[in-house]
Amino acid sequence: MADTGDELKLLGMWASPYVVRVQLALRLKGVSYEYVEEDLANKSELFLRSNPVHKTVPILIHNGKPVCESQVILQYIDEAFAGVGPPLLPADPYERAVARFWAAYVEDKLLAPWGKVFRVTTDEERAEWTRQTAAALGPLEDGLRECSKGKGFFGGDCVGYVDVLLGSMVPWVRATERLSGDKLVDAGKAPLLAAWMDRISELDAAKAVFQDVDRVVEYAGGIQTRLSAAAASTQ
Ligand SMILES: N[C@@H](CCC(=O)N[C@@H](CS)C(=O)NCC(=O)O)C(=O)O
Repeated sequence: MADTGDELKLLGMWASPYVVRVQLALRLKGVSYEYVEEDLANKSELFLRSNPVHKTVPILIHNGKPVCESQVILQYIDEAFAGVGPPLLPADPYERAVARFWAAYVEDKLLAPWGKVFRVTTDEERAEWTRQTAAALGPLEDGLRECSKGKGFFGGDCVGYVDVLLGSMVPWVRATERLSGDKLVDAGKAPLLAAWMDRISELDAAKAVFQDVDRVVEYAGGIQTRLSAAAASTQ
């Protein structure tokens, strides 16, 4: 990891895929940073001062200046450390636009319904949001085919912006599959995405920052159990 001479601190929470995005980007760039684990139930003074608007992690503090929102942070890292490690976004304006298009798709069409899987209280609701999440994978499979041009990643030969955004979800995909007993990313229906998930998991940077799937299963299962119990007690 390159010591850039800058003071770089990342406030995070271990289970957050948004935090893993930033960790993955910094690892891929080879930029060293200090990681600080936050307790979301008892946010530190530095946390609240640094992100008073959203009060969420990740927060990257670069030489004392906070940068918030994971996508903003990724783009900041790409620009602030442009000379360090490989770029995340392509140089060509059209290819950048395409990468940003799929980034927005991942956020709006995939992560929005998937987030609901962990916020609803009944098996029926969970199945419905899981179905909507799975339905968003078809166009994404086509997007991977278009962006990768026959290479391994959305970024082509290299791991790019969309790879980082989506890659950070892989431990949660595996955990969701284990909890539900169903394949979310089915190699029969989305062969490119299924192979891409294995490929990105094999990167040294991913191995260094991806959460342990057993730990995510325990954490996510706990959320679902608590929500279901709370709903049952109010009936
Ligand atoms: N849009 C934000 C989402 C970040 C987010 O939702 N972070 C969650 C953890 S996964 C959080 O900090 N929640 C605050 C809380 O639970 O109080 C981003 O991309 O950074």
